[in-house]
Amino acid sequence: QLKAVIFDLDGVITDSAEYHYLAWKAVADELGIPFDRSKNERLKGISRMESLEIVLEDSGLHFSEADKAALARKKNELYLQQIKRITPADLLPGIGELLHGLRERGIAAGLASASRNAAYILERLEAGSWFQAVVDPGSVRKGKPDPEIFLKAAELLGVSPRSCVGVEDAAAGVAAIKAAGMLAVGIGDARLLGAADRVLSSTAELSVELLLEGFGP
Ligand code: B16
Ligand code: MG
Repeated sequence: QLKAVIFDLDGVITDSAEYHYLAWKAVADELGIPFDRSKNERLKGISRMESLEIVLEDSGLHFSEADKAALARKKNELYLQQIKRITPADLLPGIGELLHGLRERGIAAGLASASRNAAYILERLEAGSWFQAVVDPGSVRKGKPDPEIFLKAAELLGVSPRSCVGVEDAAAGVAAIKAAGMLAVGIGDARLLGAADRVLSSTAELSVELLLEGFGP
């Protein structure tokens, strides 16, 4: 039986994945490091500092820890400039209706975002009250693709992982959901999210009925 749906934030609840891309792109451009959307795919769901390592990996440049911290701070400042403009109208298509439908059926909603800005984004979206559990990524030891953050969300909701569906736009996130023993719905390109039980091209295709399908009659 489906008891909870655990959502990723960036790229699922709102399109902040695009803002992450633009902010990293600006940092990479300033350093003269090639960075494109295909490389950006690898940053999705990955923490800020791990993302920076991926951005710098083939640059041949070497930075001290203090320099890296400054680059990560710069990226976050650029990102914050973008996300402060988020309004409730920036919920991705179908998400408001889905959260509504879940509540009506007594199915819980949880948030498993790697972002330290997740609480702020939920506030901007005025969507915080729809989630019965929001995992603090600072409390998680291992990031996606480790299942820890999804398991933590299930634990906070008091439900078994087997009664959960996870929704993700990143390959690392889908891997985390599967490793947690949950059903996975991927949002995006099926070639990148093939490990999911179901891949949808857009959040607009999500519905309570579709999420219930994986749990049989
Ligand atoms: P921050 P999600 C993840 O959020 C993003 O996908 C990833 O690109 C980002 O680096 C990470 O959050 C950390 O974000 O710099 O805001 O702490 O997709 O897990 O909701
Ligand atoms: Mg995401």
